[in-house]
Amino acid sequence: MALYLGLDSSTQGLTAIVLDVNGDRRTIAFQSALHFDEALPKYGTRHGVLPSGDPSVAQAPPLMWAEALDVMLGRVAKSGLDLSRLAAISGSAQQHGSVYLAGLEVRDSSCEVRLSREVAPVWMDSSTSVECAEIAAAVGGDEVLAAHTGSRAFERFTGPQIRQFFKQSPNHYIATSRIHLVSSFLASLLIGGDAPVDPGDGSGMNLMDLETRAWWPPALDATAPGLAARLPAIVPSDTVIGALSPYWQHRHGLPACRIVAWSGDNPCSLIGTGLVREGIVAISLGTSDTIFGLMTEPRVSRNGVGHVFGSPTGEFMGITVFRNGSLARERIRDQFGMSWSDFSRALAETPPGNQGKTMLPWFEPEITPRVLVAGVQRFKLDVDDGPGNVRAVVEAQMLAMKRYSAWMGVDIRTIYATGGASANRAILQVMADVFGADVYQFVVGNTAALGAALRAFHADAKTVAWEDVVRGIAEPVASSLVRPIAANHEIYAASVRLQADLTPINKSTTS
Ligand code: ADP
Ligand code: XUL
Repeated sequence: MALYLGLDSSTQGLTAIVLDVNGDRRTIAFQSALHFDEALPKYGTRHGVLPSGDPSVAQAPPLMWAEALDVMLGRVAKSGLDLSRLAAISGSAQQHGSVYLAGLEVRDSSCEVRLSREVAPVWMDSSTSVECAEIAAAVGGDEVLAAHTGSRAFERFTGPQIRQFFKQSPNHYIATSRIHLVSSFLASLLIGGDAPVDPGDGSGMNLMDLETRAWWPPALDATAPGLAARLPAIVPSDTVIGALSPYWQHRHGLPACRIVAWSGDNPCSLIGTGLVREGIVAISLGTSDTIFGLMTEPRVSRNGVGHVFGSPTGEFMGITVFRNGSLARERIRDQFGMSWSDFSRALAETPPGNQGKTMLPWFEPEITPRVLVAGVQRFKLDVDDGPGNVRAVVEAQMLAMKRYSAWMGVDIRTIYATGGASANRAILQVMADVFGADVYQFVVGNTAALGAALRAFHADAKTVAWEDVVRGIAEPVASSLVRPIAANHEIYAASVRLQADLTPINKSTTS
């Protein structure tokens, strides 16, 4: 009988899930979420990101994440649970973002974070194309970089971001003693020391060799001088990296439980959706839309659209990421003054295929396909046509997800849907129809936080097989099945080709 705390520091907020493990039974004993913009308004973020005059720049204040952690641990402490049973804590965090430390001092009664850079670039940043090209050229091209690190150079990945910081602020770079990912930064606060990264999050940096799970020297050399000394160690995902520091024990009356290495939100969601075997994929409709699945071998994306990351199981995962996810759907919803119910109704009332009315929904620069300059394009679609725009944005997103996930080589028959928008069954019907696949929902909406809690359990118990860790909790709801409609699937098979024809028209698309 033990409790495990999973924390998820995502783009827009922080979620906590306490998992109660009693023999074969796993239940959620406590759950809480806070939204950065609302809970911590003094940091001035919007959707968790600082306003910026340059649409290619996306940054967040690391101290906001630290303060959110404090608030959330306070809530857990007051949850009424018997926290003497709290065996371990692990976490999940938005991937790629980097925190630049000049020092971290955690004593029994104080916690001092000294930043050498006030802000952290986050995954929505697309300002490093020059650095991507420089790094790729230095290692022998994007194919070589992808073969070693799992991905070609991507603007939001940590390596290109570090290089840009080194070029723009060399003195601040020199003053940086440690560059953390969001995950290892928050883990460092918990242990009161210098936390390592795990391969799941380390593989989102363009710096880690996927095979050896060690930093890849040619990538380090191509990125910034003296980088090896500034990066955390890489340890297996199931490593116990320390104990909860006395600072948190005193502050909130929490026990000296184990702290397990944190990981990225997508690797954690892989576990939280129970994908511990190859063959099924999950689609997360969070701030970003992502499609991912476990891979036993690192089959790197040949066309450079996707990534191979480390899986918390010690294997690999394939993933393709779309920036214009929930916030793009919200833009259309808000433009027409709709609620989510109105949005669902608009989907129900419009025909699949949208009578040929289509959209390329690049409200912000897009990751997949690579679109550096934002710009929404409408074809045969009136800008004032509310229901038509609702269907167009969702169809465009699902068609893009189908088209740009083909590289994973999975015959997709079943999809596990997760993330905030997976509550919306009208959106899931379009997903089912586009993929021609069965779609299932989960009881727990935040599968990243659940995955973190399950990872804490797995690392603490050590001998429990992954199938047994996730059984009975990281499973879809059988009755939630959304079946594909064959006639609609046929319409979309033609639309995938149509979208492929439309995409190159966009002049700002660079690949
Ligand atoms: P993240 O973990 O990336 O911060 P979440 O997975 O919590 O994000 O998803 C948040 C998003 O879910 C919101 O931005 C919102 O657009 C979307 N969302 C919530 N409810 C619905 C709904 N009923 N229909 C569509 N989208 C929804
Ligand atoms: C993954 C990615 C996003 C972030 C934020 O590569 O950029 O999914 O992890 O959720």
